[in-house]
Amino acid sequence: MSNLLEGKFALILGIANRWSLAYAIAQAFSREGATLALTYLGEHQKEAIEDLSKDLNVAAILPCDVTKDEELVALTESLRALDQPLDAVMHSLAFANREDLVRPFVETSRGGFQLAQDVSAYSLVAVARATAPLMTAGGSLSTLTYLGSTRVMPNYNVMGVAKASLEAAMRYLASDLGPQKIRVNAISAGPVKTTSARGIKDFASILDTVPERAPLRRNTDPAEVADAAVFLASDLGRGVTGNILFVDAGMQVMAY
Ligand code: IMJ
Repeated sequence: MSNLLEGKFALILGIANRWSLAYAIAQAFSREGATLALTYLGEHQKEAIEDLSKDLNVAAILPCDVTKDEELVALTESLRALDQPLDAVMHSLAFANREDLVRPFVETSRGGFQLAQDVSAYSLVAVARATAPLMTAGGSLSTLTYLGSTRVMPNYNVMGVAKASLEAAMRYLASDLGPQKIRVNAISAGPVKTTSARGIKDFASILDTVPERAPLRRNTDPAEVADAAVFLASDLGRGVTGNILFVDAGMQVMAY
């Protein structure tokens, strides 16, 4: 594999630290020859991203809180100022209140539900609207999802509902943006030990059971998720839109 993204300009949202799937994706995009723009949330993440970007081919590091419309407008303007058409966007972010990932789903508050939907699902629509005008030669918008969108996973709760919404939004965006040659897809990754999984009750036991049951008899490697993202962003994925690509060692097919 090399140079699958040569000459392409890609925006990646959602790197928090070196364990982020978005960071594995940034590394793979860089390896394949892409130039990157990265976004961060808050000053704390800014330093972390600056550090991580040293080994990557990064043209811009930009602030972006996806819950703020004005920050998305500013993102569009900052990218426009770089004066190169955008080819790929990777949406790799989600958030729910921790309390909504530990107590029964039935206890979910209106505010907690809305927050999870806003950050984890509506943000794909907002990012699509902010970046589609920059993908003047067509492009690819990808997001990350999880099996908890269609099956009940212990504790995933409000995030499962947000991922269901995200996946549906992905399909509607694929329909809307297809005429502009912009493809929209999701990668459904198997469980990976990232900061988003840290402290989740029973996460360790989930990571222990996947290798016993998944067809490939192992867990998902972030680099495998990243290579699937490369495929979708590259011309190899040119016929694929509105799809969910499972990168989960096959776990999704199992009913036991
Ligand atoms: C998260 C919670 C419960 C079960 C889970 C997960 N499983 C997996 C995850 C089985 C794989 C990780 N995942 C796929 C997510 O989408 C996580 C989202 C998330 C995680 C946190 C933790 C810290 C916090 N808010 C969060 N919001 C979203 O405060």
